Amino acid sequence: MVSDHMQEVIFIGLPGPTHHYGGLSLDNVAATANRGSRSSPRQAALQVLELARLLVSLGLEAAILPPQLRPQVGLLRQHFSGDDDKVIAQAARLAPELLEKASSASAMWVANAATVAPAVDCTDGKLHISTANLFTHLHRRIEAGDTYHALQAIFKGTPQCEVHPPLFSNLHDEGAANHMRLSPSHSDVGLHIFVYGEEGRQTLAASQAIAAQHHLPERQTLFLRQNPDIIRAGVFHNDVIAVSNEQVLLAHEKAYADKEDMARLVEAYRALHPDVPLTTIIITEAELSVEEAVGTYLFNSQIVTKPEGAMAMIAPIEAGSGKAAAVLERIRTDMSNPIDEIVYIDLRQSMRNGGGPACLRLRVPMNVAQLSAVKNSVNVFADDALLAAITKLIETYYPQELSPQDLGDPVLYHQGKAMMVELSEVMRLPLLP
Ligand code: SUG
Repeated sequence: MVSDHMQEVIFIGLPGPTHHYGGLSLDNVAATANRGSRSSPRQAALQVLELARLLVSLGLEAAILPPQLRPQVGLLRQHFSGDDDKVIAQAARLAPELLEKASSASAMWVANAATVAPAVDCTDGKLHISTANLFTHLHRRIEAGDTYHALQAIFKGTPQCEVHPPLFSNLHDEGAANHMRLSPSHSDVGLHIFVYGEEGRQTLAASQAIAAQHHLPERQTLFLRQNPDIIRAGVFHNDVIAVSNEQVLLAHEKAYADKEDMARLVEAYRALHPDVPLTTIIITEAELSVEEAVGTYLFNSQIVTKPEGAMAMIAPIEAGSGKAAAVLERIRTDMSNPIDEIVYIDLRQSMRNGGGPACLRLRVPMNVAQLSAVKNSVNVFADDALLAAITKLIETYYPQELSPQDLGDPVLYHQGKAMMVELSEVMRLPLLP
């Protein structure tokens, strides 16, 4: 059932200049382990630009989502007063943990920015984008307002597109990191898999609210409960244990709570597309344990469709040795799936905070009219000129090294502000307060 041609645009989140290791997510093994160590904001941002470059070199449409200004003085102002410098200085002295939260560059993990449903799937014929509220962690919750404004600005002139505000706070929602869309091709009607875990960061009620506001027909949705045991083992989002692209699903056998869940998924897909089988690649505990999956982030790879039709898997270099590499090599050489290339990428700066290749991307399938509207209204697409301009800003404004104790430095804040002014001009996006 192909309608309009859909082009998937992969938005990549750019880390901001305050990228640091605050150990702010206790459920996130890497972030907790690296707490307090020195980061390199400059390297973090350059590594992410390499990811955008790689996507472009594979023939894909990549775009950039800007960082947010940190520290978020608005959060600190709830407790301190005076001008910005004074507020930050007081927070550094009296509430350093709050300053760390206010300074997180976590908006880079744009898989958590929103959940997306392309027009081809929705009964109202619109592209729906629902901003995530990220409610369970304060340093992430403060992203939602600016993310909503940024998405509104990018899609302002886009025909048949609705950007929704974050859900109410008691509906915990972490966006596309807990969502997968399966379809024979990006242009076909898709099955939306919503993964929730009340013990974790996503409630079923939130997932259902998103599906409803996206006008998804019931037969195109499936709600799966994440296995609570793996949430406790550090799988804080579905995208740490499963990844999909078009008709390919790669998942760990322990991903979901009920043994029947995978069969339910296959059946829901078969009911929607009886003639085009789903390709499932299920990894057993013996092949790669959940602990090894969390340690290597193998499932946090991006699987993408190259223009000629075969798929590539962009994997973190942490998955490039031992059992994880053997699993990936098995997938690559197995002719029963379309993946014929594994590309390893160094995203160590982000990985040390628990963010791999899939955490850093938000997929937005658009039709031709929508794509050209975004191209005409803002400068977000990762062409050579934009990447060169951003590289220059990174080299000018991003510190080479940063430790959590440096966050009170007013120079860091003012450099960040100056960078945001220039970046918003380059990207033709409004400057957010
Ligand atoms: O929410 N890390 C992020 C990582 C997000 C990964 N996203 C996906 N799986 N899609 C998180 O836990 C750590 C920040 C710190 O500790 O300073 C952090 O927020």
